[in-house]
Amino acid sequence: MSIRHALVLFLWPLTAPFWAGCQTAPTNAVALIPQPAILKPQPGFFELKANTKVYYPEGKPDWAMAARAFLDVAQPSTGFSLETNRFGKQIAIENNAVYFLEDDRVPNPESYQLDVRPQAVIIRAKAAAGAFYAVQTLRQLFPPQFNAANKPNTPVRWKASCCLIEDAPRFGYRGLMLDVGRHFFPVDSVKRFIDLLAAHKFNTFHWHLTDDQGWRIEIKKHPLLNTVGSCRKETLRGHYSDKPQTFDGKPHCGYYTQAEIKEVVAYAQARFVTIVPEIEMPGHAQAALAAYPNLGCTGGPYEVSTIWGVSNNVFCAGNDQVFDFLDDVLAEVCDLFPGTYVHVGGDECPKEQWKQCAKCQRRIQQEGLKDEHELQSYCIRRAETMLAKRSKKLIGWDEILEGGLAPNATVMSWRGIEGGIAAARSGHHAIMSPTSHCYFDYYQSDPETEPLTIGGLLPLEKTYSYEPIPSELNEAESQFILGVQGNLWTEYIKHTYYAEYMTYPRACALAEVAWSPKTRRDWPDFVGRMRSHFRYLDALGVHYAKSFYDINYAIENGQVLLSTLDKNLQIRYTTDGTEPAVPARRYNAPLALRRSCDLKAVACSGNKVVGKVMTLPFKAHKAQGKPYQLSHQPERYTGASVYGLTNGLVGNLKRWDKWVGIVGYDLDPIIDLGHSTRFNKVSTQYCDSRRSWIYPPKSIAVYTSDDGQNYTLQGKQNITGPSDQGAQIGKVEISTPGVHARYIKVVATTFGTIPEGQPGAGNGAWLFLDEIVVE
Ligand code: TNX
Repeated sequence: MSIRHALVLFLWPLTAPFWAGCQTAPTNAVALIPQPAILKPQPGFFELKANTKVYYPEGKPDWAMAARAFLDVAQPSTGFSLETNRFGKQIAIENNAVYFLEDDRVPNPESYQLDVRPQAVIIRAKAAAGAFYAVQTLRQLFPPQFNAANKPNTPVRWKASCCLIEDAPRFGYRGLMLDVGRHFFPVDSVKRFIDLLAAHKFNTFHWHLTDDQGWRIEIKKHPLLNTVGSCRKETLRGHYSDKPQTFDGKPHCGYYTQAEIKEVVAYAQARFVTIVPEIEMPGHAQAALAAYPNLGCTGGPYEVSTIWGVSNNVFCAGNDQVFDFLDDVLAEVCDLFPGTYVHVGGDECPKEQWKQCAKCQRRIQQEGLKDEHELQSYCIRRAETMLAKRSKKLIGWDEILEGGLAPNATVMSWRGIEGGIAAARSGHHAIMSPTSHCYFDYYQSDPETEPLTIGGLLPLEKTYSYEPIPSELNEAESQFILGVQGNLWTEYIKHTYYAEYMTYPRACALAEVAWSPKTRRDWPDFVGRMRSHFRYLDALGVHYAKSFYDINYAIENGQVLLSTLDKNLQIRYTTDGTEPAVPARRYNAPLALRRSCDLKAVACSGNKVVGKVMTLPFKAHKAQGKPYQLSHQPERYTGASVYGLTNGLVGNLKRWDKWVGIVGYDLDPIIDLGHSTRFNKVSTQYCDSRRSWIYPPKSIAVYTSDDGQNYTLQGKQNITGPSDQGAQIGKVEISTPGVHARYIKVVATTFGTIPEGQPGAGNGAWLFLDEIVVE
């Protein structure tokens, strides 16, 4: 049977489809990421065959690109060389074909309608971008192998579930950033990064091209940027805070030639991705200074940085040569990248050298600037002028707000959401990218079982929970929030496979934040769809993190509760130190552990272990699981449960979340053991890490009582510090030989204010304690 429908039969939004009322076959469960605005599963399948035809509009190169995107996915896996046909104004719909139809009734250029029927697939969009997104949806409707780079070993029927989709992005700016400054990623890796982000309906690739540790874009007028600036002699090993610091002794070099940049730009264009290049200024400029030392305040010599963190060597804002240089650089950058935006960094620019520099001070005077912050604004304003004359717009990190925003700047809010709020309130566009939800360089699961990262903790669920429109903004102000971006900083990410591990699946969660209507966001539902989506990522060969299969724990009433995101999995566990797997004991109720042990648990699907083994060192003692009262409750650092100081989990330096932390107050738990109990010692530990603003308590005292009224001092230890070393743990033990008591009160006295000259000087010191062990 052939179905013939004139184009005009369909209205936007859709009227009832032709099959309405005849739904006999069961509808298909369709799992898509990001979730479309409207999805109506329908009975049946469309089957792609070797003789299926593809139709797209004639004389429209961008529509040909959207169709090509489909063919490029289909060809390697199916082996079909599908016949393509271009058509003029009108076309009749026939069987066994995929149609790309231009339709002005589709509301916005990135929206689309996808109608998968047993007879044909019909894609309608106002613009080719929308058609491209329809393809990204369609490829998820076929079996996962459809997306693989090779033909499957066993024959597959290429059936796509019938459905009717009307879809539109929530935000116009949907970005992912890759930092190639800290580690260089070859052109193929960059293309792959773009390919995967486009598959998740992101439309912007923010390419962080320059930093202290490497200049990665060829600038013809200033060739030393490439010969000198793109090469560092060696790289820090391990974590930045490790003491002593050691280096790998191996040069790390690389930059993209302008020919390669053009190739990547074209590659991105074919995926409807705009590239936002970033050239850092006035800070994060040490690699440029290594090439041209005259551009710094001190004149150097400088080397391309071999360590991470923030360098004091920044562009000299008082030197006109710097602005000539930046103008040259931006001229070449603007020529290479067709997009509207150029990112000029603007973040983390220490002002120390400017304060000492006669030229910078003269500039402040001549320009009537108030201080060095205004001098930074001056730099950004000049950059904006350089961009404006080339019809480009400026984006900068939220520090560009300090000292006054450049007139038409867009702010990328990273140190929280405040930058975005301030920008929107002052009528400037903002892109939300807060560390709390968007920093894919942070750990996504237990640091103890993950490869090294910069720190932090950003699990999948946290990214998914992100709401880009700050509640502080009213309707009109909200219009200034262009969208969201995830950032992959690569200090600790040396390889493409590890970059993918850090990006996925968190980018899937962010894709939904960026694309799907707010009302369609649903975490449990997303978890269910991720299960299928992992098969899709498998087919694409994505080296994603497996934290989805992690075991999560909680302590309630002294018992250990285990869970997995995917409720279809089973949990197996051991307490004898052996590795859990099938047939280890199956978890089905909270565990009351009586003895200290390493609780090990793992997620299994059927007979297969699918997750990582979680090891929870559990400390059994007389106060474990007992409640206590505090004069002041901790808010952020609660030690992973209500009674974090007595939950049996001892804090360590890898994870802040096991500690109980407070600022400005003493920690003074009164533990109720429930009845008079005999014990011989009370011990605890504190954290000492000046860099993180965590200081030892001045003293720790232990009191006991039988009635909860009258307390006897059992011992007190004064603590000197902080230590000069890096982060460490201090232990305190108060012996209480043969003491009987029901109540134990521990008082850890806060250090007070952070002294001058220390990181965070003038702020309250944090006090971190864990665990209070009674034996
Ligand atoms: C802060 S985010 C930076 C980067 C680091 C990143 C590490 C931003 C504008 N600056 O230079 O790579 O933290 O998470």
